Amino acid sequence: MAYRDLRDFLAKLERAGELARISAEVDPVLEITEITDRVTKSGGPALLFERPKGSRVPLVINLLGSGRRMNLALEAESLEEVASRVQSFLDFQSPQGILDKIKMLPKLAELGSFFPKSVRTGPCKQVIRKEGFSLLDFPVLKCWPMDGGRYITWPLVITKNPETGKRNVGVYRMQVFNERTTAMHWQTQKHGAEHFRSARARAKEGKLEVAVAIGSDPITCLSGILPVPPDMDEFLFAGFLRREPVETVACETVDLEVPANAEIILEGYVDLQELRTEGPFGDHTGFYSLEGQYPVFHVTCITQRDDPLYLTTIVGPPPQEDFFMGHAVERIFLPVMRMQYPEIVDIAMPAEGIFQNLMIVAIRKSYPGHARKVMSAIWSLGQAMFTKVLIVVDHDVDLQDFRQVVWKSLCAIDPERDIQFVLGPVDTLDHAARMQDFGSKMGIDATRKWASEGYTGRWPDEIRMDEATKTRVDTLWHKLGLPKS
Ligand SMILES: Cc1cc2nc3c(=O)[nH]c(=O)nc-3n(C[C@H](O)[C@H](O)[C@H](O)COP(=O)(O)O)c2cc1C
Ligand SMILES: [Mn+2]
Repeated sequence: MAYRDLRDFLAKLERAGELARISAEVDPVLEITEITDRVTKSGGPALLFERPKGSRVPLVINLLGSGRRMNLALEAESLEEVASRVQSFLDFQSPQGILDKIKMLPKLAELGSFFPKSVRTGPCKQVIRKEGFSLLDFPVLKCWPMDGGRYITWPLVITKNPETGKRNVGVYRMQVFNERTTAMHWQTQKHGAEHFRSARARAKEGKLEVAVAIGSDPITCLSGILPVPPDMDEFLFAGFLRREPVETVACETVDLEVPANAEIILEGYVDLQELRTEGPFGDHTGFYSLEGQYPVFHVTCITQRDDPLYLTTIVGPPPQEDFFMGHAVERIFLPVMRMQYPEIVDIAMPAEGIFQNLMIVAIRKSYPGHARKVMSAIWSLGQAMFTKVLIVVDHDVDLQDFRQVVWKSLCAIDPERDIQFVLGPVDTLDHAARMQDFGSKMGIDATRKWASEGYTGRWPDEIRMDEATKTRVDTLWHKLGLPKS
């Protein structure tokens, strides 16, 4: 059974010893960040701050900040288990014969049952306030000392594509300007920004309706960061992952639907004409992202539970909670990547590479230039297009062992020959790029070089002891007076 909502999951975490309640008064200005940073970096539990200073609303943070809690959220033993469920779905997508087609029917029926389901009402409607509300009632964090203000860091921002009417859900931070307005930090390549541009193209003046959900069951919360293609509803994917549809209710003041089980809903709009300075913000790069011009979100109505919980997260010097989220997404989407590019054996994005800076890909190389073809492929894939440094290695490098990756890939390159630079879109947060959103990327072909690629030497064998010697030494070992090997 999927978790009903955020509090149902918190109860599960508490039973599993994965939740700490903090009854001391703590300030959402900086103090909660410092506490959470220490707890996440030492592998600690999710935190429920019962008395955030200046607010009557309790605050939840570090919800998914460990591998164990991520598995609990996904109700799986491992991320591999979730990935293989995705894999089996993809297998059914391309039936080989009539028998497979018949076998596929129950799977398709199952998929149908994951579509978001409209319901008449839900807990997020317990209190409806169209007047007299204030965002300042919530314990919104000021995360880092030089931040431009307080930021809602885990909002599920819901918009509709003005052309197709299709829903999008994205997590885009929102800097609180005052009681009723925030910034809307959707970066230029993101789907929310695309909806904004498309609305402007139709009518320069006007509004784009926006609804924001804060706090829901863990998979629905996670779905806002999934890199699914444009016009694919993140809530459908959430339904697949939780094996139960996301139930939605209609908003009060805008034509959008939101998760019925949410803690807090903000309804409103962005004005298509209006931009305002947003930032700086201590970001997931470990540096402050600079001020920029972003749309402004005007809140027209708040609906919430009687006793809402405020869910948030922090980003900053890695690793933070977002590493565990991004890592889960990486593992869950690997089968999708491999469906398009079967030569890909594995990928890895170490925490210090902050996702956009470093990706390592292992391939089964089968023709000259294959590594470079894979680079082009990765740079063309959704948000993987941002990858600043991309290392391609042979299938026999264990990507989950970074020492091995560094050792073998550095041995495999003649830098001038094996490194290529390309120009293209880069992450908005890349402060080193020559200009915002545009810059260069580097691909390193660290595969063995073939004669058909112009390599004239003889590629050496890797050193490995023979099995017979290993076995002999195993039987000898106890006589050597050495500790167990
Ligand atoms: C904690 C957290 C904060 C994020 N903040 C932003 C943000 O402010 N702006 C942004 O464009 N993406 C942000 N992201 C990344 C997006 O949520 C992610 O790229 C998502 O796939 C975007 O959805 P979309 O593809 O529907 O646009 C954040 C991710 C996390 C985990
Ligand atoms: Mn999307």
